[in-house]
Amino acid sequence: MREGQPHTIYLKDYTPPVYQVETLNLKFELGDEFTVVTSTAHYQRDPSHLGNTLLELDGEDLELISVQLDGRYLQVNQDYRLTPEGLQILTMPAQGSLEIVTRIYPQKNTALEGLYQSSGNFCTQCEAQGFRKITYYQDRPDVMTLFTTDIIAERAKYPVLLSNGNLVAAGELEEGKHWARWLDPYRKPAYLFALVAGHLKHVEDFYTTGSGRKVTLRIYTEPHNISKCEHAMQSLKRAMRWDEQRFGLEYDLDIYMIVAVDDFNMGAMENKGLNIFNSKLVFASPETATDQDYINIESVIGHEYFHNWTGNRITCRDWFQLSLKEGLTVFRDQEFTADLHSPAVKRIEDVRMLRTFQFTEDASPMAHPIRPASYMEINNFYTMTVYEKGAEVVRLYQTLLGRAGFRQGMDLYFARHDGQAVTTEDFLAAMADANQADLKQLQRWYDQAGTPEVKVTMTYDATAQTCRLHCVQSIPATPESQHKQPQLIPLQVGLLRETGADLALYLEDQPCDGILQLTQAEQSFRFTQVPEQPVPSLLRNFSAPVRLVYPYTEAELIFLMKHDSDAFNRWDAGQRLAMRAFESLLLDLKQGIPLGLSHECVCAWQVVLTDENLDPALRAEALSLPSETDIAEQLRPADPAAIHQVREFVLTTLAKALRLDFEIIFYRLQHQGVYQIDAASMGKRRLKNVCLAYLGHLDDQAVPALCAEQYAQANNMTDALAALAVLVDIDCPERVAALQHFHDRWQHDPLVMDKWFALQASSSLPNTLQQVQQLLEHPLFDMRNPNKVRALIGSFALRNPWHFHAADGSGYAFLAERVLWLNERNPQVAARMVRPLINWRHYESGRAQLMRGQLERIQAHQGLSADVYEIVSKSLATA
Ligand code: B3K
Ligand code: ZN
Repeated sequence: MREGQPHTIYLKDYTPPVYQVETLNLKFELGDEFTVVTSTAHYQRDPSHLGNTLLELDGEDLELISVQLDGRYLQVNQDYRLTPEGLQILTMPAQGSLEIVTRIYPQKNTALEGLYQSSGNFCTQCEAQGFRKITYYQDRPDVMTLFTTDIIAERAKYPVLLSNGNLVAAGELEEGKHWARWLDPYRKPAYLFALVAGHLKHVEDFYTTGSGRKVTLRIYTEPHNISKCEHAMQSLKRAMRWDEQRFGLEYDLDIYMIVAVDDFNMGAMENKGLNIFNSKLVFASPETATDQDYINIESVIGHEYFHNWTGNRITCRDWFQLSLKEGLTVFRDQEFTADLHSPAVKRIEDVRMLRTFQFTEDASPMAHPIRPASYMEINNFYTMTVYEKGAEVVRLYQTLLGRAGFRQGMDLYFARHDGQAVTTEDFLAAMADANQADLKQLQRWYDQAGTPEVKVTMTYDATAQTCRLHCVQSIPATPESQHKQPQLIPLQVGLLRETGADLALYLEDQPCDGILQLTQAEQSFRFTQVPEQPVPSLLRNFSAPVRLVYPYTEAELIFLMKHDSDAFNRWDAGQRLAMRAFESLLLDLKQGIPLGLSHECVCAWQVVLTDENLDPALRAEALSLPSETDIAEQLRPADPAAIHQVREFVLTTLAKALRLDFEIIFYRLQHQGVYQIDAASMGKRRLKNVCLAYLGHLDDQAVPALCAEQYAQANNMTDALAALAVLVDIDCPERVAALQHFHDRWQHDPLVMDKWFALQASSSLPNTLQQVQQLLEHPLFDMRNPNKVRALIGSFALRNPWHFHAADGSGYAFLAERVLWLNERNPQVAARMVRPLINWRHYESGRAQLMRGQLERIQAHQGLSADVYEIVSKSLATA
């Protein structure tokens, strides 16, 4: 934890480093109590900084033992100075070798940043600024060097010693110790450094690259999990092949290693040649992992692998450029999943997530552009905005330039910048230059926060046979700026005839591919040769991350649900229809009017549900209505109790009206034989379990029995968990029995137990908060393990809005308490957990005041970390 008030760092203050590092040799002597780190770096002053002799090194929580310059011991306050931020060498020559010895305490590191222990093994997490907790160094991504790492440890406890690159030497030492030397032939910034030491086993496979090089692939785990790595290994090979085929990118080292650890602040980390993964994103078996887990593993394995080019070979100049590597790499992993499975399903899922969480963030006091202009704590900027909106912005290039043009841009980007630390402007320039396109206006997507709103109206002229789309774009004010410039928005459209078929499009008599480029605040597009009044299909495939507003009638939405040739918009029409229904029901509820759902609405969902020509996964998506969080986000000020009530009303009404259809489909899809994880099988399971969830809304004795049966007979975790998820919302003996059975069966497996904690935290039964509080005391719960915190506390705060927003404020008080506990030990996780409170202004006044009260309580806490302080203070700042 830092001393004093955290300060703000600005992009505009960026200056290049005065010294570069030619080589860095690290030696780790790993011990039971502490670790001694000796770092020897050869520095070279940039010739343009002639007279500047100050070398500033970052360091945090380090015990300094000695500093030598070219073999001479330096004296404190004479040759060097210690500051709150690190260490300054006062008169550094133009070149020189600096040896620094420090002592660190990994066993006491509860922040899980720098070098720490998980299950008794050593591992590291250096991004963004964890390397400074290992040794004094220029911990910034624009300082890239060649790393050599020596690791010394007791052989019995730590038989496996790993770091980046290739193993070049190893040997035995006295007192049962051994050593290993790793050399990474690629220059890299410190955030990509990794070290692992422990009692680990590995599975091994090989991959031959397109150019014929054989690469060794290894996944390391604790011995008891070794059987669960096959899916991760196959995913890695698929990712390697895909990147060659789609982007012409090959792997560049002889070995690729992945290590699974249980205690990890996020999903995974792309350290060069030595990825470290949260075990949740490695281990899979049909009995323990859901379909979604399988897909997530494949996508994150892909994501970290793709970073080898987009992030590692070409890295960020500074942390403001984070989206340069993250947005681009998320885009790449999205395309990977889409190519391997169903593009439409993938698109729907990504957009659903973006709208639920990123749009909310973009409307929050923490709203920031994908390239922020300032931050206090960089770890707070690994956000949905930088990642997911960043990926949408990368997608804009592909939509505008086409796949081939996008590929040319990527090729030029690699040709120009391989081995460099660059900016988002460099990426934009490569895309523009490779296509001789003027993309300057895209820059605004990087600099302006807030979700653009695009309002469209249509006028049809029957005599002239023309159809005019009038588009008005506006971007809401956000903390960094009140007044926004129009952005370049590709708006993909179609016009549907009465038959449901697409009209051929002519813009002012020129054939048009359907992509309108919005560049101004207000703009009209006139389609000609339009023989009948069409229904517009707007923002097809979600061609830009905007809120699209169009005055659709209920009948038009139902028409689009049935006919739109764009699978995304067929789905979206259903979501809009549901949102419309929620809006009017909320109004009725307020006015005491009895609730009712139109017959047309019910039929529209029946048509989708029973459409045998439609992919089951898409039917399942269509039947998954906007969540309570989505409704709260769109219909402000939000009253979570009312939202819960009307959403439950709609689900129950559909369940009753379509009961027979749900049952028929459920039984027809129930028995699929051997468990398979291909897209078709997953889609069928998904639809079946959506049907079961609807049936769960019937007040019928038969339902718990049906769930209990599915739970008991399931040969896979997807079905078992889906049944249990329905049961946790019903107060019945089957619930108690199934939860107990699940506990007894899986208590040895922490990842599976996370599901058990998460399910109970998201229950709608009245005593859920009490349950959650009791589960904190459960012997298998551990507040120091981020997965457990996310499972129990995260699920309660994010997936259970009805209880989290209890009118008496009990949910808020509970969360605040947990945040303060975490603040002392793991500020990064604490800062994640506080987020559900920050949009307090979006709620009705009673809840808003209660949420604000808890934020004030946190703010008043002594010893608040910079991480939590930044979020809470920004949230409370006057709007
Ligand atoms: N680059 C890491 C995230 C690091 C987060 C640091 N707080 C994982 C990824 O995006 O691939
Ligand atoms: Zn990433």
